[in-house]
Amino acid sequence: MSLQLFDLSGKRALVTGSGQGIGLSLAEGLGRAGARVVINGRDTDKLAKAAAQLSAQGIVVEQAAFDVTDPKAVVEAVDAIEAEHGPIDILVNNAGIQRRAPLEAFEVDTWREVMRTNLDSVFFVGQAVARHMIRRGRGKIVNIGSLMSAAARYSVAPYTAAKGGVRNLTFGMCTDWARHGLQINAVGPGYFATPLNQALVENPDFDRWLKARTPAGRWGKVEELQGAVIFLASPASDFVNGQILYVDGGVLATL
Ligand code: GCO
Ligand code: CA
Repeated sequence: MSLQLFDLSGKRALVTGSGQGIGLSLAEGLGRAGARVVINGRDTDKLAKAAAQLSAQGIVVEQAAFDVTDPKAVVEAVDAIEAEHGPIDILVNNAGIQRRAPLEAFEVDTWREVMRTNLDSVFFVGQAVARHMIRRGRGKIVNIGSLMSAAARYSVAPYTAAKGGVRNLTFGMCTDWARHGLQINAVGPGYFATPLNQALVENPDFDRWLKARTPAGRWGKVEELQGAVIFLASPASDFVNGQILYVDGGVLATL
């Protein structure tokens, strides 16, 4: 039965930045596909609430509160998950922030915060988890890029630079780690109504621009990202490597 290709039963998935928004929705999607999910964030209250929401749906969930921008904390946390819970079969590098300002006015510290959270973390967590996956000769890594991995929009140049880095780091992870039996791909979300974009959703001018610029003529719903991540986290994608799959309602296909 070909649906079994998408079955994640018996697998453990770590999703970074999964206390809310896209990350929490992806944890839910992976859980409903059969995976045990390890949710991550820095805010333990937010994590506890997210865990309750997931286990209420019968999803087996573990919590791992650590700062994805701190390489030491990342290695300690990943090694602890592997030791206390078991192998991490799937890693979704989702943690990210958005900071908007014209580039000429962008603060250096804010630039560093964007690069640390959106790009450095993908390297830190990816490397810590891949070391275990390489030892086992198997593993799935899905990096969450963005529409901005391919093009910029006014006032988000640093985010665009970071997400461009996530796209190319995905290529690099594939080149170095596919030989060990790992598959590393990325998903590039377009515009979704999430907490990160609340200011945009509530801005009537932006809302009008977005609907005109998107062939589907609407915002994405976060659950509409689940299918692409389940596919790239499952046996259905065992020979897919180093790809970025845009989930953007057609934005990149049109001028
Ligand atoms: C913006 C938005 C975008 C997208 C994000 C999703 O300010 O233009 O935050 O950057 O929502 O790229 O991947
Ligand atoms: Ca708190």
